[in-house]
Amino acid sequence: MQKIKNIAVIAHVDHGKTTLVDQLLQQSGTYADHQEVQERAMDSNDIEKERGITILSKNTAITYGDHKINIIDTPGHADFGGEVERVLKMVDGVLLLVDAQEGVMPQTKFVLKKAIGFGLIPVVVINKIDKDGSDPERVLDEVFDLLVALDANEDQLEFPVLYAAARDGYAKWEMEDESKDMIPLFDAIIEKVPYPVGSPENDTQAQVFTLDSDNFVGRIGITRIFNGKVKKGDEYLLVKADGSKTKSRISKLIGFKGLDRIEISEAEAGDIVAIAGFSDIDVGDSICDKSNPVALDPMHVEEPTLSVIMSVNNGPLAGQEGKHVTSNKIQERLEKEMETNIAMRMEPMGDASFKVSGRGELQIGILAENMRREGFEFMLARPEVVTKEENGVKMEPFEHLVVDVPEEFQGVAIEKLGKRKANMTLLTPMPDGTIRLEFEIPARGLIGFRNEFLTDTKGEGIMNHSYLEYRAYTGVVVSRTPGALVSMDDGEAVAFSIFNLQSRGVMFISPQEKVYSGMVIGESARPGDLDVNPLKGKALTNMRTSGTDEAVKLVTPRKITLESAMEWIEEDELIEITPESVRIRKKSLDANERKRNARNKKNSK
Ligand SMILES: Nc1nc2c(ncn2[C@@H]2O[C@H](COP(=O)(O)OP(=O)(O)OP(=O)(O)O)[C@@H](O)[C@H]2O)c(=O)[nH]1
Ligand SMILES: [Mg+2]
Repeated sequence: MQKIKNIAVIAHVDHGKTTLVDQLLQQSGTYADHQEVQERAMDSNDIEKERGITILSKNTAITYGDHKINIIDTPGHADFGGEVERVLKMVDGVLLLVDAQEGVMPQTKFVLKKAIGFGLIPVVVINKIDKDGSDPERVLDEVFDLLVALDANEDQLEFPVLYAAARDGYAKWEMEDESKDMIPLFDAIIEKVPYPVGSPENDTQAQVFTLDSDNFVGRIGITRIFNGKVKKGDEYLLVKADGSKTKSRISKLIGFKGLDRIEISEAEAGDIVAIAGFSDIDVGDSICDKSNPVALDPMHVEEPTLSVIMSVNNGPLAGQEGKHVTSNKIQERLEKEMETNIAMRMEPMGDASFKVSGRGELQIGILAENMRREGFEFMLARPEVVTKEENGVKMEPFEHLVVDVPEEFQGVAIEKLGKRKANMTLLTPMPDGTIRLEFEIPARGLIGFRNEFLTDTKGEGIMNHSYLEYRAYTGVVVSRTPGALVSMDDGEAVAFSIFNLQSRGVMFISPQEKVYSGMVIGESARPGDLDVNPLKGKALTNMRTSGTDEAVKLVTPRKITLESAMEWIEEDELIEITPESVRIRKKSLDANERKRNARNKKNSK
């Protein structure tokens, strides 16, 4: 029987997980000499590469001595916490990375809490010790305190610790040791991570934790085998969470080796393999012996906390840029997404709109971004938190928030967060002179906060948050104060009028951009919306000559991105998303109707 170790690499966002996996791949000699190794090789999809973040967890396998090590790289961003949760069930150990300067951050807590809950003993890797301002000793104390706070047992409190610079390719047991290679970390994995339990002699039991697809064989389930064997060509029962069973033959069995996938004929308890042949295979399903099917516990993933209404684009520019624009197409696409993405939900709302729920704005934003790249066109409304009722009490999600600010901005950060119903739990002066403030805040209070925070701290503040728990609803939370500059006409924006409007606020559009009545073309400097005309104006030729462009000095417009728009918009606004554009508009395009609505709202208060 092969000696196997199964580990997941977990951490807060950007603490160096994918970079560490690069080095483990490289230094285990898994690559052939001629193979060119890309930086952050596991971040293989387009959006991951562009943004430098991991979105989907992915697995690889390396050989170290006589061991096979299956490694799952997980995403660190809080919105993808659901991915991490289900991966942890598949492994026997975790590498917990913590940035030697930043220390324990919100998502460090979230993932470690889950790992402790599964009874795993973390191998703690204090990473980026090369950084100026790194303070491994302090960070180690923080990790220890966190484990105590999480009620870790004695074995878990005796976690092994290594110091590393993943980017530079070394890990070591003591800070004083020579910085050489990853061998100490390989050894730690072999020594400290337990072998898989379960036996190849038992009846087969395996569970799917990720889905993949292949044009030739269809749906593929990436699966951890807990007991028995799986053989290509043999029949097994697929047992779903609801207990339903279907019998099928494994048409293809795929093993992992570095970044390659290889066809294999058999695999046994302890290993992680990809299985094809079950057309309706899903995350959480069990693959069992056909005569003695004993399903594994279905997977628990925490419920979505944020939802947004997605609807068919019905604006005046609808259908001009997108390929898929109908509600049928959108529904089909969303249904496909929900099959693989178990942390998300979708509910048709009638009238060509759908409620899409997930863990946060980024998760929903990435889905929307993928859709627009595939040629979809649609609208999104303002994200709303998912509330629920417990014993007759309305509950809402709370987040754990950490902000790091230069001392002079401490006051404004505390004041603004206070208005958003945040409760400060900790204030720590950091060695680099900044202040770390920790809060518990209703998730609602965070919607649209990032923008304001960056402005208030002149771009120097850093904020991080992750899901905490549901608590009693806290009442009204303030949102955006500045109003919108709203176009009152259809056509192409004129430089001269944009020039004149600049004093009213921050523009979102450039000359010649298509606009329509009811479209938001800028942020007003004052509260309250303002209807303006971006089409009016002298023709450019009337301006001073010799480089007309210079004569009309236009400030660069603020670029509207999908995510910045999700943060910015109010209840009565929508984001229009097409493969080419992201526009913000009023829900009601008619100025008179908007006035009426505003009046009614005021009266009803
Ligand atoms: N100085 C320094 N930088 C590092 C080190 N390891 C990684 N980085 C950098 O940290 C950044 C984030 O690295 P990633 O490996 O993408 O981090 P990650 O934890 O996988 O991030 P997510 O998957 O998005 O959560 C990159 O710019 C790396 O080059 C290190 O040891 N020292
Ligand atoms: Mg990563």
